[in-house]
Amino acid sequence: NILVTGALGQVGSELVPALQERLGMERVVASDVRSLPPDRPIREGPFEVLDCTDRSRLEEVVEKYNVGTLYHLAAILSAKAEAQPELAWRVNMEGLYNVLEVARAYGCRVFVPSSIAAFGPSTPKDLTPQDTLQRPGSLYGVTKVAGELLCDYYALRFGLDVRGLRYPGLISYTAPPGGGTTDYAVEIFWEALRQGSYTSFLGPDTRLPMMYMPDAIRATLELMEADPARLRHRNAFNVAAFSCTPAELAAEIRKHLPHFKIHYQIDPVRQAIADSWPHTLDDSAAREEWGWKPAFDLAAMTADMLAQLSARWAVQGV
Ligand code: VAH
Repeated sequence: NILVTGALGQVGSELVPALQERLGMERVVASDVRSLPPDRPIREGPFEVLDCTDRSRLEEVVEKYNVGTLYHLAAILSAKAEAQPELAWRVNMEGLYNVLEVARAYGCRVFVPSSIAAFGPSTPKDLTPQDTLQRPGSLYGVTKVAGELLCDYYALRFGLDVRGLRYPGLISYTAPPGGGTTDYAVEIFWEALRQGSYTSFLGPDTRLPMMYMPDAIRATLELMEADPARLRHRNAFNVAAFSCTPAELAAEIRKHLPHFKIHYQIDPVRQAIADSWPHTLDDSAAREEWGWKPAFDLAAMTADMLAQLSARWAVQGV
């Protein structure tokens, strides 16, 4: 069976239904440190309240459901980690250590996401290579690099089948953003439809690698289903879809909502984090080793996001 930690987060809210669709409702156990609010999309299937920093509780869930594969999504994201470093270290590092130790003890396979945040100001920003300098300036980035190294150590030292992706900024409409620096690219769609304007906390020319959530979910599943003999890398693969700036994203939205206006009120903390991240990624390793290929570019993502959000609101009448 499959256990997903951080299942109520931005990725988990879509990964759980995708796994349930593939493997059946009862084989996917969703878990989160928060209890399941009544209106969340994980309406059926097993759910457990689980704080990954509590190893005995993690072991209990892995045993109870005979877990064979663990998708470890529980983490404190970049902006929130700067505000709560102690919590971020505990969740992102002790939580990961517990997951790897329990996976080792119970013979589980593991997926652990990394991020473009694993790169820093001294990393080449254009077509950032798969193997390059990783000196991130954010605490979240430090935990992502440490996590990548810890996962590769477990693969090398103990033969643990642990794999990861360096997610770009992820854009989705199912769950609200969770404290990330790229969250402007999610909020902008909700505000564009609700009030026809959005005030961006990143400046107009901040170029970042982005990916539509359906591509990120497919990349995650395809990586976990890939033939391990072909993998020369494990933690973690660069995966790219498109890069854009807030100004370019606003212009794309205006193709659908001509009166949409974007304003800028820069948040120095998140601007400094974003400025330290790549502009574009070289994902040739993912393409060569497990056949990665994105499906959504900026135009396709924008059209689908607006269509999906409008449809949801038409139903819910927000
Ligand atoms: C964040 N969305 O902003 C996350 C991600 C690419 C950044 O790790 O923190």
